[in-house]
Parts: sequence; C-alpha cells; structure tokens
Amino acid sequence: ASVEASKRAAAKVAVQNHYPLNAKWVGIGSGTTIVYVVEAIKELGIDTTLTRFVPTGYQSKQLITKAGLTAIEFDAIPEGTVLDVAFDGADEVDDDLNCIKGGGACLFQEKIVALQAKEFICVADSRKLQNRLLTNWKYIPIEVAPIAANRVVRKLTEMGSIKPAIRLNTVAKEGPLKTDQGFFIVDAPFPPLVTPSDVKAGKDGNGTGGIWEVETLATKIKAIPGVLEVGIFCGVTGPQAQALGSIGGQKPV
Ligand code: DER
Repeated sequence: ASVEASKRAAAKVAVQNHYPLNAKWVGIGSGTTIVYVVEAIKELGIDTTLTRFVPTGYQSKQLITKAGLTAIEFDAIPEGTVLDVAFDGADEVDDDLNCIKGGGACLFQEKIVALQAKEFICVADSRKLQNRLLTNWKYIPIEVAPIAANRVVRKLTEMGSIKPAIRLNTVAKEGPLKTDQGFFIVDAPFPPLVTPSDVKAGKDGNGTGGIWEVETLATKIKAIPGVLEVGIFCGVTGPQAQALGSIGGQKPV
C-alpha cells in the first residue's frame, strides 16, 4: 500500500480502537498522519459539539477548526482536567513505544498535551517502527531558547552528537525556523540509541563513543541550560503520566 494509504489505515485503526465515544477532551498532534486521525474521528459520525480538541501548534489548530471541530488552547483547559485521549504521529518508534518526535517542530506542545492525557496514542505507519531509535530517523529535534542555541550545539557535540545544527527555514525565509513558542529547533544526530534491555545485557548507555540509552540521553539533553524540550518521548508512561492516569499506547500499525 502507498505511504498515505498506510497512514490512513493506521489512523483508522487507532481511532476505532482508542477514541472514547463519550470523549470530552481530545489532544490532536501535528504532522501529516494526524490529518487522517481527524478524518477518522469525523467518520465516526458522532456528536462532537461538546467535545474540545486541544491542538499542539498552529497547524494542529487549523486542522481542528477546518474539520468543524472546536479547539481549545492548552492554557484554557480548566485546571486539573485530564484529557480522555491524545493522538499524535512520530518520526520513529521503538518496541517500548519510545518515540522520536519533532520532525514538524511542534514537540514541546505535543509533549505537554500527551502528558495531560489518560492515554497517548502514537499513530505511525510501519516505516516508523525500528528496534532502536535513530536507526532510520537520524537526529533528535530539540527546542531551544534562541539566545542559548549556539551553546547548546556545543554541549551536544561534547556529548557525541555528530554536527548538531540549528534548523533553518527551507523555503521563503532566510534564517532559523521559529517554533510556536518563538524558539529555535536544534537537530542533533546521534548513533542509534540503546534500549534499557541492551543496558541490562551489558551495553554501555552512558555516552561512551556517543552511544546513549534512550532515557539517559533525554534527561541529559533536557538538563542543558536553554533547552525547553527534547524530541524523545520516553517515560511518557512514567510517574508523572501515571498521576494523570496511565498512558498505554497503540502499537504503531
Ligand atoms: O513533529 C512531530 O513529532 C510529528 O508528530 C511528526 O514528525 C510526525 O509527522 P508525520 O505524521 O507527518 O510523519
């Protein structure tokens, strides 16, 4: 099947299996696969007039409103509300449902929305599923305060990243891309990440030769001053998420 047909099929399965018909609060991610998720929600043919859809950026908000659904910004959600479900795409997913995200430069809002949901559904066609992250998708998108960007690039190089760089606009405008937060994206290539089970089997995931374990690297990058968020979704089923209700996940199809 074509890539688009695979994305549409994955979205349909994800919505049919994981969209609660009485959902009141639904997180909507960014990218191209999520377009098919919204299409599949509309195809359910249920009354969504009382449902509020939480976008993860400008494109996501446009997608919601163009589909005739009602968007509500993350900071307008009543305090303590847990979303019934959040759907989003990913750039790469491993067997433990850890994801590389941020290809669309929306990773910060994607992560806060995912963590606010009872269940986070990653919708990804089979191209995205790899045994280890950074196998096919080669770099980690990181959202960074512009003034700190060059220092973050230097720190990432020291950690073994191969030529990390500030993401430039590809068309129509010279200079760095700006996120919905007005931040920069630094794309940091690393060798494939090792998994917790690799570490249990004796592999070193502490950065020797630039080889890192998933969560170790995510934590270390997040601690660099100037980093707002890291495009590694792991531990999204961690204690914080448990506090918001358990986050399961849809095996990418
Ligand atoms: O930016 C992101 O993390 C997006 O979810 C994204 O990269 C997935 O995009 P796609 O559905 O267009 O592959």
